[in-house]
Amino acid sequence: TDLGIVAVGFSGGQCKAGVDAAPMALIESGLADQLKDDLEYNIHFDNKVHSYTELLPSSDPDHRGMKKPRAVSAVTQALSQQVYDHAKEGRCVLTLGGDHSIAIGTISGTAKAIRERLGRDMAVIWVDAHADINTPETSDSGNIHGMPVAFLTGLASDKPDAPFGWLKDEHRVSVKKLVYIGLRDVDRGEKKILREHGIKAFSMHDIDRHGIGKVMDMALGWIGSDTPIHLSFDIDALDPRFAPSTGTAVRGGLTLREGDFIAECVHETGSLVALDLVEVNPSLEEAGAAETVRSGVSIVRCALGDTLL
Ligand code: DIR
Ligand code: MN
Ligand code: MN
Ligand code: MN
Repeated sequence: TDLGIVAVGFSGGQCKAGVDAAPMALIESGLADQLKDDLEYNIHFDNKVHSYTELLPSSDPDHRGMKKPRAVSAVTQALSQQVYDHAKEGRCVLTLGGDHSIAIGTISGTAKAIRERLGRDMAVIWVDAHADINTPETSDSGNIHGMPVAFLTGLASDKPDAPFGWLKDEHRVSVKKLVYIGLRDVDRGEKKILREHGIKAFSMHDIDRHGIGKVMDMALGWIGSDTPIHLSFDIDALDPRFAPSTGTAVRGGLTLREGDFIAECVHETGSLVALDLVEVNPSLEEAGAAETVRSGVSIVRCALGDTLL
């Protein structure tokens, strides 16, 4: 199978430096080599970490309360094209972030390619402690990594000449084809959005109640078989015991096995078209950085077909 890899060293969707170093840390731990040698992927990777410095504006004042809107817009627009170029060739696309704002680029790129190639709308499984569905108006922080889902579903949009005006219908996914797993730190305005749009969400409470096996049956049942799936995995979905080095760690999260199980179940569908791994920040909780990277590698391996037996 063909696998495109895009390494994105971008941290402008939030305020903490260091998340841009994650792709290098993941690659240096042998991830790409393992995917080639153990899982026998035919890898398409330019062997560089993109930081898009040439695209970053010299001046980037707040827009509708968003911080660094032009930087995030420029990077995600370029990334969207890179992911699209892989996906339109029929490759599964692995993107290593970077903060979660980069999903504006990855998901828009796959959504467009899958529409053109298969004439299908894809589904998104968003595994995260957070819903990342603030609009610029509901966000308290102004950090765009808390907003990607709002822009990708069209709940938020910009005028054509404004930073995110490049996002068109062809890039978007329906709120009906979005499923969350692992939520436990959702802002008040986000809860209202989830409720009003009937968005399918499995919180840590649901996982405690039903177990991760039943939750995955329900999540994949909601999406339906034979629907292309983009899995966007924020490492902070895992409990800080397994992933301490991340920008907004929240206690009470998934065990590593639960995270791996989610990834394994998505792989088993045979419908995975793209995977993001984001928010690993090796410069935070440095004593746990190697552990966090190892957890990230494990999630990616499971999603791409590694099995226990
Ligand atoms: C918060 C935090 N909901 C915000 N979001 C985070 O800034 O909008 N996302 N940490 O990963
Ligand atoms: Mn996130
Ligand atoms: Mn998160
Ligand atoms: Mn938070």
